[in-house]
Amino acid sequence: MRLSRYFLPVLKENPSEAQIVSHRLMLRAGMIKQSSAGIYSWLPLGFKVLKKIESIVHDEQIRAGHIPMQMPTMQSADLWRESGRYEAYGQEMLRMKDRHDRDMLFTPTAEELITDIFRAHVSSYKDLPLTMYQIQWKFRDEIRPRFGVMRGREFYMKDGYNFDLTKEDALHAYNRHLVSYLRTYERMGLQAIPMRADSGPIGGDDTHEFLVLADTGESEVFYDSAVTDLTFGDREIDYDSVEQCQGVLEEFTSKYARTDETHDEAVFLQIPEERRRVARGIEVGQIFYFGTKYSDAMGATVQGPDGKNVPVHMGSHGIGVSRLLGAIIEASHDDKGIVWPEGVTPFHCGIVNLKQGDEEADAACNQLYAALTAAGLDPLYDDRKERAGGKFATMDLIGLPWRITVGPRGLKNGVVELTSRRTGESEELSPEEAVKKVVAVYKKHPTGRGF
Ligand code: 5CA
Repeated sequence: MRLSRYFLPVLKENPSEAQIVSHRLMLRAGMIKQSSAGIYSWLPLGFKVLKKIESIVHDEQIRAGHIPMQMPTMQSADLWRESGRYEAYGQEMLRMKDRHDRDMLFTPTAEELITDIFRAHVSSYKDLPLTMYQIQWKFRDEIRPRFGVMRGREFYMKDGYNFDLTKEDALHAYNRHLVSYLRTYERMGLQAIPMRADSGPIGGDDTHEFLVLADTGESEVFYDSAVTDLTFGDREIDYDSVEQCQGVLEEFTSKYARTDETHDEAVFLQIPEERRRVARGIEVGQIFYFGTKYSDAMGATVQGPDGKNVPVHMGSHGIGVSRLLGAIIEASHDDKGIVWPEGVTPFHCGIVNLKQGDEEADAACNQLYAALTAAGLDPLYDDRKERAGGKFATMDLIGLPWRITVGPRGLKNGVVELTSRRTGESEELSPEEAVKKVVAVYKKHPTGRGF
């Protein structure tokens, strides 16, 4: 993309309505624009990152054997009356009537709808296990929408639902989700710690939230610092293996890590003092096992091996896809702007032309652009007739991990400058070497060109 032809409405001033850094930077970098409280338009740069995050989520869900699908945002109230949640959900649910005076609602989650699909089409244990998921807009009429996309009213969420014959099988699905979530967040450059949590309006006994540590997080968390040493890394895992998934769950949840809702001070005090941490975190996902809560209420049964009909065991599992943009920025920025991890960056590499209009500089930039594009990457070429300082400030603000700077002086010696946004370090390289290096970096983060 050439910046002169893109839509990137960056703001020079700090917007006064933004209280936390991620919200401020998303507005300043022209990623989002509020349309009403807690509801945003996703401008091109924000949309690009949203789609990158979404594609990592899809990739890891499909790898875990989960099946993508899509359900509507508008749902009939009748299903929710069956489960008893139409009344129970309270004012967070946005309710409306259609022209026939029927009660409708904008989906805050989709346990009822997926259970209805299941009961219409599945009647035998032979069709289990089954896990389906969607990535879809949700609406919750939050009492205090704030911090930009972090706590929106309309937000983008991955929600997945497992159906199993036994509790044991459903717990394997739970563990499988935990593993897939660890992989998902790490690919986005995040450490998200699974913490024992409270199940709230979703219901159920077993639940973990995934928290990214950040001072601006809305949740107070208590943990043993040993949990932050754990990384999933690039280990291979067989998602069908009960032992392997169980092993990962035990490894990542056996140390103390809880949100304030489940915190137990007496247990916490048994951790050696130097490892005790009280901090704040951003909840970027949650997994639930709730047994037969919905299948009982809605008659979702299957015929078991013995011929008897039994309600299926279920769980649901969510990732806050739009919230993740905020969480990633909270975890990865400096005083100049965003520092995108390679896995989610909107463009792979910036190209800054120090002397637009100079024949050689223009030609060198065009060549770099063509070479990066031919290698499957998505460069952003700042081809505006602006001074260098302004161009650098924009690149730093929007946070592309790599920048190639091209100017007549360097070109005389056959070099351009390759700069890492994270470290600020630069090196002079031939244009070919610079391209090679950037291409090599992204071999490890194959997210494709995106939108
Ligand atoms: N049905 C279950 C699992 S699919 C569910 O709805 N879980 S949830 O309530 O925990 O939501 C899943 C994730 O969505 C949360 O972990 C959080 O990251 C994100 N989320 C929830 N509410 C909001 C909100 N108002 N704004 C942005 N993200 C949100």
